[in-house]
Amino acid sequence: MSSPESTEWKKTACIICALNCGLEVQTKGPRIIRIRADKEHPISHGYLCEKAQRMDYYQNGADRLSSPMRRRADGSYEAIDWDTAIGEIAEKFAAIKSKYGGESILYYGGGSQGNHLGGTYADSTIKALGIQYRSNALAQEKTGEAWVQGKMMGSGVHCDFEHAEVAVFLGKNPWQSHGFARSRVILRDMQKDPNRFIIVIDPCKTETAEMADYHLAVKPGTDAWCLAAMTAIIVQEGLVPMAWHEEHTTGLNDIVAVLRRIPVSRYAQICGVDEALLRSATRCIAQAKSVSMLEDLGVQMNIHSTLNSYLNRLVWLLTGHYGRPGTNNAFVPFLNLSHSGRDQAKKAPKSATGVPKAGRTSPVTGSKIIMGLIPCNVIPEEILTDHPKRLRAMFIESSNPVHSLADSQKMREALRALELSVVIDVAMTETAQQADYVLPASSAFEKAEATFFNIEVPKNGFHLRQPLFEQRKGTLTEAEIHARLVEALGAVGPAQYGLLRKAARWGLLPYALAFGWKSMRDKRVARNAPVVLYRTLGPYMPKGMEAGASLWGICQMYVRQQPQAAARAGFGGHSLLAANRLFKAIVGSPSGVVYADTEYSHSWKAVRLPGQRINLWIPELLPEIEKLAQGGPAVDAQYPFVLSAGERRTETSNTTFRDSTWHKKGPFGTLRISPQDAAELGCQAGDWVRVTTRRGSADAEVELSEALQSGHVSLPNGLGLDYRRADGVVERKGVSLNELTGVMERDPIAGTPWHKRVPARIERIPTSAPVTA
Ligand SMILES: Nc1nc2c(c(=O)[nH]1)N[C@H]1C(S)=C(S)[C@@H](COP(=O)(O)OP(=O)(O)OC[C@H]3O[C@@H](n4cnc5c(=O)[nH]c(N)nc54)[C@H](O)[C@@H]3O)O[C@H]1N2
Ligand SMILES: Nc1nc2c(c(=O)[nH]1)N[C@H]1C(S)=C(S)[C@@H](COP(=O)(O)OP(=O)(O)OC[C@H]3O[C@@H](n4cnc5c(=O)[nH]c(N)nc54)[C@H](O)[C@@H]3O)O[C@H]1N2
Ligand code: SF4
Ligand SMILES: [Mo]
Repeated sequence: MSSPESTEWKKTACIICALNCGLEVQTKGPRIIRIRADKEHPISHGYLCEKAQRMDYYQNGADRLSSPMRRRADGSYEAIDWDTAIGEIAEKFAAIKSKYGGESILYYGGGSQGNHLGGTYADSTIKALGIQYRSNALAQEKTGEAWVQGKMMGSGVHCDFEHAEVAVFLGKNPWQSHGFARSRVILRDMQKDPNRFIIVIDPCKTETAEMADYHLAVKPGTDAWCLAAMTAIIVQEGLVPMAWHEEHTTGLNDIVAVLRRIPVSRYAQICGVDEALLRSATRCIAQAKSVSMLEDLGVQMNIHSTLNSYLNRLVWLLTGHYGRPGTNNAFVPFLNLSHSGRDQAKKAPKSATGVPKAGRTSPVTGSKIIMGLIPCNVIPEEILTDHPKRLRAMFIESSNPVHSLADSQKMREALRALELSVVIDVAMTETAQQADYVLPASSAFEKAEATFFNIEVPKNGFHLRQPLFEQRKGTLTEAEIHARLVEALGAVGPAQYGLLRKAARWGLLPYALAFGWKSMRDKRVARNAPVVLYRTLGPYMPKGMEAGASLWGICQMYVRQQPQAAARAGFGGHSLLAANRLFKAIVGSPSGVVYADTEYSHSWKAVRLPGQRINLWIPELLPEIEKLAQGGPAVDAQYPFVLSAGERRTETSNTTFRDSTWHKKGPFGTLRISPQDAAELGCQAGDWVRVTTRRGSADAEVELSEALQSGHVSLPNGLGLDYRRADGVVERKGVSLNELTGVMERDPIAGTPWHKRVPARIERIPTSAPVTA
């Protein structure tokens, strides 16, 4: 807890990207004043990047909330007290539920890059309101990949670059965006080693591409041709290890028949990569002892998104790279965030959070539900319609969809068309500014917090962070907010708590027995398990750690689902006792705990398809493969540039830092363009241009970059926020990208947006006045 001046180093974690590196910090009053890496963190092992130093900009942002807010008819907000807020929200949701059913309410979000604990409590609210549909940012990036992964393996995989001979990055720039533990250290190690190779598939000469042995600089949006050519080279040059396939896969003959027909030279030409380079990079993959491959937004937010995820997997699976040190491997999740594999898995994975099973498609557009999520891009269409099954209300937690989803204008319209919208956030965000009610959460440093992005192999860690500060006055933790809501809804209350509270006083074993007994007799206990845990076990947790109570239930589930991985990590024996020990270890370890330790052979046990064989054949994608023969992506003469709307750079942090002054050195929010294109437009570095897309216009400062191909421009993600400074002035720095993007430009299967390939027009302008249309 905070004291006025503290020279003590307190442990916490960075919340800027999914790695959540362990930190040690010193605080002074309400501020974080010094930050260094935590060497004891079981995953980051003392690694940090520069962004962690700016954590105080999150903690002490000027637009943080300190009271519940209610929207007035004129669009302004008034502060109200918590009892009023909870009472009114519960009453209004209950009315919507009884009028249209819980399926008319969408739950969106549940955690951003490093605050996922609150989302576990939302489970109780979701059940109490009978909510059937959920979505979050994963449904605008990872659902295509998850769908493919479900069809091919039924489980999630992660790369093992530390041990890989060859690393392949597809539409991914780990130097900036990270994505695996200690990214820069591992990249440097690989670069230095003459026997290891880095292959980058990216139109830009990124920092990672600069380090690569092979840079396949595809033309923007042509990865499908590049990957199809690589898979064809593997098949046509006889680089398929047949014995491996006989043992491990199905569908080889079907896919080989398709790939045999692919004209490699023509596809190399379409993607703009020299055929000889493409062939030698492909041979490098086929001949290596181990290859790990990581794809990300460059292909996932692009045309052929789902197809690219499939072709990427074919590259490493056709060449037999799976289930060994240095290849991609199945990781052991602590809490399963993904519902992938529902289609083909022998046993459909149970939702660890127990979220009610939604229909397989969204109510209005009939879009596929993948990972239990409706595609982000269809949300406005699910609201702005007179369809009787349309969504009528939204519950938004720890997310900023007005800013982060395609077509901000439409998202604002959709929110205002709802009968009720409620936002839980720490700041008065762009989304909060459209909501009927805004509930202020205590920050990630004022409560127990954790990430469920636990994807490392073979050892996997979980880090329950302790609070650095008291809760800001007027704020509540998500656990407390959800508990108050479900109690106000009458879903649970003292009748469920009494006995369990008594048992908790006696220790975890009596508590576990009482919980089992009580939940068999009273359905409300199991149904509201997270809130019941918070109300009964929470009070016996160390001060400030109450919100960690739901982890007790997650430990119980985890140990039952993964007894071997848990036992190897030291949590073996009777599952109930082992789970209790794991829970105690988690609560008592400020740097985090290794909860899973697996052998690489676990990757095969994790394949949840018949015979634990990987399936190589996805017939649904055949028409897309065949369409490639028609030639490269069309160019619209009116919008001759390809805009990549959302590049990760040193100045980006999603929207965790809302105050742009966090970024101290170098350009901020510039449009990167090749010197040649800039010269043709008559501009120089520092000039301003207007970028116009089919959806809108925005102004940006020009930065000349040799990294970009002619015809390709890029803008950074997460900027252009409307930040209210301490002096009350609302400032917007950088481009609010989704004023420029549309909801219809999306993948035909997963509905993921094509943000990396937005057709655009660029004109030089004399002023720097920002416009949005
Ligand atoms: N600094 C920083 N780090 C972050 C974040 C942040 O905001 N700031 N955000 C985090 C989040 S939420 C995520 S999802 C990850 C995303 O991490 P990345 O996916 O690595 O990030 P991006 O820079 O959006 O896109 C990656 C690459 O795609 C390339 N690209 C553009 N068009 C194409 C194309 O047509 N084909 C190919 N092959 N590549 C193309 C770009 O040149 C870029 O290098 O980063 C995380 N890390
Ligand atoms: N055009 C374009 N759009 C993009 C992208 C792109 O590249 N291009 N990238 C996309 C990607 S990959 C992602 S992941 C999304 C991210 O977009 P979002 O999912 O909207 O997430 P964040 O920007 O991380 O914002 C998280 C919110 O959580 C709030 N918050 C922080 N701490 C707490 C807390 O303790 N409790 C609560 N309740 N709230 C808290 C923050 O104030 C913030 O409003 O953006 C996407 N949007
Ligand atoms: S931004 Fe990511 S890599 Fe950098 S310190 Fe934070 S969590 Fe670690
Ligand atoms: Mo993301």
